[in-house]
Amino acid sequence: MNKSKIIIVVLVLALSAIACIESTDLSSLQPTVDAIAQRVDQLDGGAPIDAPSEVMVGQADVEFTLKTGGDGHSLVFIGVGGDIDGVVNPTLVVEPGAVVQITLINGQATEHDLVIDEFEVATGSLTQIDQSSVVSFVAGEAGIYSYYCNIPGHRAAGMVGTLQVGEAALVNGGTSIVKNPTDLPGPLGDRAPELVQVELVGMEVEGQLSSDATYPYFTFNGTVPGPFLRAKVGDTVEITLRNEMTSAFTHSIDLHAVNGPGGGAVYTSVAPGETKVFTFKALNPGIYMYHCATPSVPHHIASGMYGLILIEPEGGLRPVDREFYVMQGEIYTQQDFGSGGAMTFSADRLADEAPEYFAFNGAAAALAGGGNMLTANVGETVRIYFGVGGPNYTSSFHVIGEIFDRVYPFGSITSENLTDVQTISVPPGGAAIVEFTLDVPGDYILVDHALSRLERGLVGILHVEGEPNPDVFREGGSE
Ligand SMILES: [Cu+2]
Repeated sequence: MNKSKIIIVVLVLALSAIACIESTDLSSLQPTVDAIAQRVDQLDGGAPIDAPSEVMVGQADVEFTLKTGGDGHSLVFIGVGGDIDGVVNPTLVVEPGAVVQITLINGQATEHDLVIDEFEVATGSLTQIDQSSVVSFVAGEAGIYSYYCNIPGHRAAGMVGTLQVGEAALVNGGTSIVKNPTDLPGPLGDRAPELVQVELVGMEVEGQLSSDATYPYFTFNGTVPGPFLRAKVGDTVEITLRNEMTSAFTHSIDLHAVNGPGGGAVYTSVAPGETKVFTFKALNPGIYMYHCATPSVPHHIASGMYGLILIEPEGGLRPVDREFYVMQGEIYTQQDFGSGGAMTFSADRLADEAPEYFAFNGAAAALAGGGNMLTANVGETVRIYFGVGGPNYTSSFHVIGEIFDRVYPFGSITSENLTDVQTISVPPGGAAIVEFTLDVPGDYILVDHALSRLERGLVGILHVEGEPNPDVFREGGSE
């Protein structure tokens, strides 16, 4: 991502946040990745990429220079000049039918090359430092393609980027994996203990990470987080875990609500196509995380395999008007935040705990627009079940413009509540419940108050409708 893009992303989010706090004009609030992407597209779309004064190979419509680099820990291509200057594994955007010229410069005294299979592009191998090679080709059909280094092991080490041909190809490339925050079962009521049967399915899907990027997600039942599970203390819970035949990985489940080794993972390791069942008795009320526990566990969690299970206490929780289900996670992509195209998972960035994206409910700005905003009315009491899938970052969960009237810290329902809290700390593998009554209409922004993460996709909106309440909040002086 170049500097101008970073500035735009920061500005859009910052201005939106300020607009929310200071203005009642809700239409001005659009801190969605769509809006950001649009601005970025406006910037990039018409901007000519350094036209060559002399075309060396054919008559190129567009020209890119890439230099090989890396530090032994990882290997990459780095953009040279134009919009991609300094960008690691930049996404190369061209029009269908364009004559594209790529110059590859070897930045290392190690053997490298660059190939694009679909267009039969191959630079030939470069073995010496500063050696270069120029290739040109006609970009064919619109779509998403990969350029990569064909020397064994180098693609896996990080030498891969996206060639995007055409505009439309990216937008609907993946399916939505976002869990709607209102999609959770209602209170169980006052009933005797029962057998609760749950069916979960391990599904690997190329999902929409932002408006112009996809990511290879691992999910329970196709969404991030997975289904909100609800049982009552004393219930017997039977978990059936099936792994889709089309999966590439084995999966399993560890529920923190379980008393028993692995939280169920020891009985549920399912290879593609397999199904396994285990049963546990819900002994402790609380709000608990569940997650896949198949190695590399942080890879499976970071890719989306987590959710919450509520074990209601005797008599249930106190009634509220609305309940929401929100979980925070990190996503570790090989490509920088804001790159378009098909993102790939980075084991190096995961090991370094250096995510490119942070997300509520699976995708960048997923709860900040579209059909997935939280909505409520003035006078209503809302409850948010908030969990952190992580796998690594503790959340300082805060709702801008609201105070939590009641908090169940660490997911403990049986302890005394905390009252009148601004921000709660929720560790990875943990959860909490917050409740508050809405006094004033407007938009309230859900954030992790470690606010750098806001600029990496971690933002949601609670939209509240109703009559103004000048007694509590108004513009101007006291009289
Ligand atoms: Cu898994």
